Formats: sequence, C-alpha cells, structure tokens
Amino acid sequence: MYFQKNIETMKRSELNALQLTKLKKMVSYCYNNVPFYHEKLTEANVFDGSKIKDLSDLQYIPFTTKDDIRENYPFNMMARPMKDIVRVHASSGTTGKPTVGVYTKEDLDIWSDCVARVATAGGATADDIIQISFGYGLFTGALGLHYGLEKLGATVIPASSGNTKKQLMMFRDFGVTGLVATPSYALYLSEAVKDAGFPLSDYRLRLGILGSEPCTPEMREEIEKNLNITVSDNYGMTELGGPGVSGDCPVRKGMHFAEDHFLPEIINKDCQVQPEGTVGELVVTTLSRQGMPVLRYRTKDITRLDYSPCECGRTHVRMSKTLGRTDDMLIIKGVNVFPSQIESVLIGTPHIGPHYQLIVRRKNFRDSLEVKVELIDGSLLVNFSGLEALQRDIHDKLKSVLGLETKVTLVEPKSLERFQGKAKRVLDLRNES
Ligand code: DLL
Repeated sequence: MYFQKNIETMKRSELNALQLTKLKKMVSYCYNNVPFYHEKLTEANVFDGSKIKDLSDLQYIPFTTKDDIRENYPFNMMARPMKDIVRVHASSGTTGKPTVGVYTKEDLDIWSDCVARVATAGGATADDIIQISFGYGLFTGALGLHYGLEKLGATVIPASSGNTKKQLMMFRDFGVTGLVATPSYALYLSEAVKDAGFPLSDYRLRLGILGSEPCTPEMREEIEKNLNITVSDNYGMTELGGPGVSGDCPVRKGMHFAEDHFLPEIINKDCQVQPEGTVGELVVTTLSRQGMPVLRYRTKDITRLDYSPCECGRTHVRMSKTLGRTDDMLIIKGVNVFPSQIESVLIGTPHIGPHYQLIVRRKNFRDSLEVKVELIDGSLLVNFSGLEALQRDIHDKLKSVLGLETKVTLVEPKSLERFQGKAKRVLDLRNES
C-alpha cells in the first residue's frame, strides 16, 4: 500500500530530474531570503541556483551545522516573514539552546503527506485506531504523526506520554490497533501490559509506528513479541521538519527517504562525499521547505544509503538503521564504541532484560566502561554461581564484539530507570572527575 503511489514509485531518472529542478530553485530561494545563506553562498561563489547544472554540483554548496542554527536562534534562519509562519516547533535543547523549526501552511501540508507515506509504508490504514504516546508539545513527533495519520484517515487518539495505567486502559477500551511511541516507551508499555495481567487477547494492537531514537533489530523483536505487533522504524529530526523524512516499508531492509522533498548525501570525517553504500555521516538538503529550509545539513547521524531496487516497489533511496551519532560514539581507551553494539549483545542473552546503562569513568588518565544490566526476574539472585557465569558470558561477548574490557554489573529486576521519551542510557562521567 502506498499513500502517493506515483511519487513513491517514480522512475529514478524522473526523480533525479525533479530533484535537480527543485534544488536550483531552493538554492536561489535561500540566497534571496535567508541572510545567513546569502553570505555563505556568496563566499562559496555559488550565489544563486543558476550555477547548479547537475545534482553532483551540490558538493560546491557549503554545509550547515547545528551550531549555525543555534547561532541564529531563534528565527534568523527563517526564509519568510512571521506572518507567513503558522507553527513553531523546537528540539528539547538538552545540550544547549533548542533548535527551532518554523512552518508555513504549505510546509505543514507537505509534512503531513510525508508522515502519511511512512505510516502507510509501516502498515497503517484508514481503518486503524492509533494512540499517539509521544509527548505533545514543542517536540515534532506527536503533532507530526497526529496530522499525518489524520490525513491518512486513521482515528487518532492524542494520549501523549505518561500515566501508564490510562495508556493501557485506552488500548483496551478504545480498541486501539496502533501505537506511536519511542522504542523505549513502547518497551516500557509492553512491560506494563504484562504486569497489568490482562490477556493479550484483550488488546487489538497490531502495529507500532516507532521512531525518534535508535531501535536495534533485537529491541524491535522484543517489543514485537511482548505486544504482539509489527513495528516500523521512522527517522526524522527537528531541523528537517520532524518525522516523515524516512521510514520502513514492509520489507524492512532500510527506511525509504521522501526523496522528492529531502536530498541525502553521505560524507566522511573529512567532509568528502562518499560513493553509494559507504557508511558515513548523513547530510540532507531540504527541497521543499519554505519556512526554514536547510542546505546540506550535517545530521551527525551515521548510516548508509542503498539505491538498489526494493521489493516493495518504492524507488526512493533507503537509509539503514543509524549506527549511532558522530557525537554519541564513545571513545574508550582509543576504541570506538557505539551503544547500539552493546545493546545488540545484551538483548537476546538469556536471563537479562532489554534495560541497561553504560557508565564511563576516568581514573588516573585511564578510561573504564561499566555495563549495568538488569535481570529479568529475581530467581537468579540466590544462585551465586549462576550469576557469575552469566556475568562472565556477557563480559566475554562484549569483549569479542568491542575488543574492550568492560565491567559487567547485574542489577535487580526493574531497578534501572525507564523512559517515556528518548532513552538516556549513557552516563559519561569523564569530565567530572
Ligand atoms: O526525533 C523527530 C522524530 C519524531 C522522528 C518522531 C521520528 C519519529 P529530534 O528530537 O530533533 O527529532 O531528534 C532527531 O533523533 O538526529 C537522530 O539522532 C535521532 N533519531 C530520530 N529518529 C531516529 C530513528 C525527532 N528512527 C535525532 N533511528 C536524529 C535512530 C533516530 N535515530
């Protein structure tokens, strides 16, 4: 099932021609309407879009970074006067000033199309009753999915996050068939469903439209098993407008980009554009956004692009699940460690649940990594040799995957923090000692 079949299955040659036309227009639009880009494009001798003859000319356009957006906080990257802006969203800003995104009416309309596309690709239909358990507010996730799903014709329940008992009550009483949440919150709710003691047959849940943070295949399987649903992964970010940038199709071998609205590239550490299939940092140019367009935005997300044909019939490029972010990669004793590698080892190991915490410390100039893992039930707590064997097993698996010594600590069931939004599993104490 497609939401906009003609566009989603467009021939690549036509898609590339459309992208080129839109790119030329977008570069001129930025040059003429955003002082920041006027200056940057002038410095780079690109000026307006007339110098762009081919998609590969994108390489001459300067990058935009999160710092650029922050330095222009809140509205200096806007391309339209405020009277044309109908909505403002922002990221949580946990690591500094929030990044702000603004939308014209047309932006909202296109955004809903993009979300309706990924929701349809993830299995949602007009017959679904979908509970949105993302936190409503400045975060793009809740309102983005809300309007996209309404456009699709699904019944939307704007539950927001929190109040777990009520979440489960609504699942049962309203006959909810779909859940929208972060993977962490879906996991939390799936535990709550088990604890509530109602049989799974009391729930009509069949699909999960998850996103906004990494979800390893192992984590996905755990959520699917616990809630008896099929999960699709969805990617996006505030700087690009929110969810709807890319999402899983039924084949689930990468998330299809909305390539008519977003032009992706992959760069390496030296900012050189990489050939197809190479892992590197994702860079995205918006081709349609009017309120706050961005040219070559460095997402810091590490992924790979796959242009090969997909069995689902969609022709738009697929990005693989992110391996992490350039800024969440931990460097411990010179070894690069992504939390997702650790998660893949932990989930699937018997006796332990999917909850963990990584603590990095520095003592006498030496880094150490402690991996706290939660036991599924307390029965093993009285079996010392069993605990020791489990600890050793996890330690050895981590050593072989990471090539690094870790301290594995097993903790009691339900003792680690649970998350209603994005999980924060890494505690880096190195700058505090
Ligand atoms: O998380 C937008 C969103 C909402 C996407 C709902 C999907 C669903 P931000 O809060 O600005 O926006 O966070 C963006 O979150 O750069 C990634 O590092 C991460 N991220 C988002 N989706 C995924 C995903 C929203 N599916 C940042 N897998 C991005 C991995 C993701 N990481």
